Amino acid sequence: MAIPPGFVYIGHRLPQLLAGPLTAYFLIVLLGREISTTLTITSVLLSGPLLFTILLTYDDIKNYIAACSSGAQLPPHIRDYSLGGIWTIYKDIQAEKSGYIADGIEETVEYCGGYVFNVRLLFQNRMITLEPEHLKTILASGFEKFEKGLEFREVFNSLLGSGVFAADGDLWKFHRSMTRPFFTKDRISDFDNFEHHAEDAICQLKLRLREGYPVDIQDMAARFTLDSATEFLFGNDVRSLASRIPYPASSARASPFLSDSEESIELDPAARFAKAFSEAQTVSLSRARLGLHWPLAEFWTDRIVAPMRVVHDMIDPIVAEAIERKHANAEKKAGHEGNTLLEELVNSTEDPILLRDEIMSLLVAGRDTTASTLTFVVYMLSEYPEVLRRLREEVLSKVGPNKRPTYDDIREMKYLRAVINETLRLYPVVPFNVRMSKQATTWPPVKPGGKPFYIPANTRVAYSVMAMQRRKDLWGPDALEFDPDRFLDNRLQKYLTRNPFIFLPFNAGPRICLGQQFAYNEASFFLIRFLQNFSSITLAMDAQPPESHAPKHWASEEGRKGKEKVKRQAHLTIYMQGGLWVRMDEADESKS
Ligand code: HEM
Ligand SMILES: *[C@@H]1O[C@H](CO)[C@@H](O)[C@H](O)[C@H]1NC(C)=O
Ligand SMILES: CC(=O)N[C@H]1CO[C@H](CO)[C@@H](O)[C@@H]1O
Repeated sequence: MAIPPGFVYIGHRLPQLLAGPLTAYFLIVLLGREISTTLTITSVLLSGPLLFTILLTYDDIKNYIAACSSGAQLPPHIRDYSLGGIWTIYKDIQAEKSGYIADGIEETVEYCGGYVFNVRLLFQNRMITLEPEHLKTILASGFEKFEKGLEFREVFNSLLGSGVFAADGDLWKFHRSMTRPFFTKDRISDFDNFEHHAEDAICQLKLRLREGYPVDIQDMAARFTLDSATEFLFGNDVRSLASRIPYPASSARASPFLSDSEESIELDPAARFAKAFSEAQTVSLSRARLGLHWPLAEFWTDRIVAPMRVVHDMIDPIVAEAIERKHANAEKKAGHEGNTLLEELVNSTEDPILLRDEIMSLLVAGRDTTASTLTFVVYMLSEYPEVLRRLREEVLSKVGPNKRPTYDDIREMKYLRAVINETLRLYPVVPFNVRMSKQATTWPPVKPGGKPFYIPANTRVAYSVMAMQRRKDLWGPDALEFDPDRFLDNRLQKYLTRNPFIFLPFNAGPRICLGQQFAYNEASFFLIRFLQNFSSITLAMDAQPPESHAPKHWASEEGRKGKEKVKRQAHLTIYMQGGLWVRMDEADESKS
C-alpha cells in the first residue's frame, strides 16, 4: 500500500506547522502560570497564522527595499482582496468550466496599468507577464536565471519522470543532448511514416462520411499523431487508427472513443492507452493549479496512479524489447546506428526508467501538440471558406491532386505555413507556461524612461503566449481577426520582423521546442493529403455535444469570443470540448 499523498504532504510540513504553536506554548510556560487556559489555547492556535503573516510581511518589505535600492519596481498586485486569493482561484475554475480562456485580461491590464502583474495565490507570488521583452529575458537572454523548477517537477513527476520536458540544469542538458540528434533534417523529412498513417486516417474519414455521418477531426488528428509519434519514437505504432472511429453521441450508433462504452475501451489497447494518457495529463494539470499543495486535493489516493499503470504497461515491454534487441545486435556487429529514437537512446543508456521517462516526455511533447494544431487549422478552414479555397489552390498548383508531397514542396508552400502560423498565433497549443526564478533579477522597463521590474529569487513566473499573441498593440488593430496574410504582406515587417518575440508558439532560447520542424512537416503533410481528398468543410454543430456549443451570449461579444462556435478547454494543451465534428465533400478527381 502506498502512503496517501496527503500524509506525505503533511509530514513534510509538520515542523513548519508546529513551529508557531510550540514557540507560543513554551513562551507561555516560561512566563509563568498566571495565564488562563482559554488564553493559552487561543494564543497557541493563533500563533501559527500570526507567525505566517509576520514572515509574509517581512518578505514583502524585504522585496520592496531590494526593488527600490536597485531602482526597480515590484509588479503591481491584481485586484483581489480575498484571503489567499481564493476569489481568483474560484474565478479561474469557473472560467475553465464555462468561460473563454484569458477572459477578463483587459480588466486586469487596465487596473494594473500594464501587462505585468502579481497574482498572489495561496500566499505565493506569481509574477505574470505578457510582455515580449520579458519573455526574451526569461527564455533567452536571462535563461540561466530561470528554471522549470521544483514545483513543475513535483506536479509533473508522475507523468514525465525526469525526461527532457521536466528536467532542469545539468540533467536537462544531458537529456537534451541525448534526444537532439534525432531531430536532424534527414530524420524528420522521412515521410513514409506520415504517408501510411495519413492514408489510413483519410480512408476512415471517407468511409464514415459516405455512411452519411459527420466525423470528429480532433479524434482523428489525435490518432494520426499518436500512431505517427509512436512509430517515430519506437518503431511500432500503437495502431489507434485501426480501431473504429466514433459516431456522433447523438446518433443511434454512438459508442464514442473517449467517453462512454467502457467495454470497447477495455477490449482495445490503443483506445485504453489514449484514454489513460489523456486522463494522466488532466490530473497533472489540475495539480498545476495547486502547485506544491496538490496532495490536498488528492489526500487519500493519488489519482494518477491508475492511468499511469495503463501507460506504463504499454511502454515498458517496448523498452525491454529494445534493450534485448540491442544485446542481440551487439553480438552481430558493434556500433549499430538506431533507426528509431528508442534504439538511439538505448545506445546512451540501458536504464529502463530513464528510457521510459524520455519516451513519456517526447510523447507528451509531440502528440497532442500537433493534433491540436491540426484540429484548430481545420476549425479555421471550416469558418473561412476563402482561406480554404486559396489553400487548396496552393496544394493543387504546387503538389497536384495526387502526388505525395516532398520536403521541398512543403518548404515552398508559403500560404500553408502562413495558415499554420496564424492558427498558432490565435490558438497556440501551449497557451500558458511557467518558470521559477533561481536568483533575484529584473525585467526591462516597458515604457521609455520607466523602471525595470524586480523579480525576487524563488518566485513563480507565468506567461501566456496566447494572451500576448492577441494583443492589438503588438499585432495591429486587426489582431483578433484570423488572417493568414498578416504573415505574408507588409504587416509581417511592420510587426513580427521588428519584434520576433511577439510570436512564440514554440517558445524560444535554449529550450525552444525540439520538434518544431518535425511538427511543421507532420502538420503540413497531413493537411496537404487531406486537402487533396476533400474540397469543402462545414462544422456539424448537430453532432457537437450540447455543452460544447459556445453560449448564445458570446455572439454579442467583440473580438474572437464573438466568433467562436465551439468551446475550448486546456490541460497542458488546448483542445475543443467534445471534439470538432465536421461534414466534408470529397474532392472530385476528374475536375482537379
Ligand atoms: C505544433 C506542434 C508543437 C508545438 C506548438 C510545440 C510547442 C512546444 C513548446 C511551447 C515547448 C516549450 C515548453 C517549455 O519549455 O515550457 C515545447 C518543448 C518541446 N517540444 Fe514541442 N511543440 C510541438 C510539437 C512537438 C513535437 C512533434 C515534438 C517531438 C516529436 C516536440 C518535442 C518537444 C520537446 C522534446 C520539448 C522540450 C524541449 C526542452 O525542454 O528542452 N514538440 N514544444
Ligand atoms: C511561420 O513561423 C515560423 C516560426 O516563427 C517562421 O520561421 C516562418 O518564417 C513563418 N512562416 C510564415 C510563412 O509565416
Ligand atoms: C483514402 C484516399 O482515398 N486517399 C486518397 C487521397 O488522395 C490521394 C490523391 O488523390 C489518393 O492517392 C489517395 O488514394
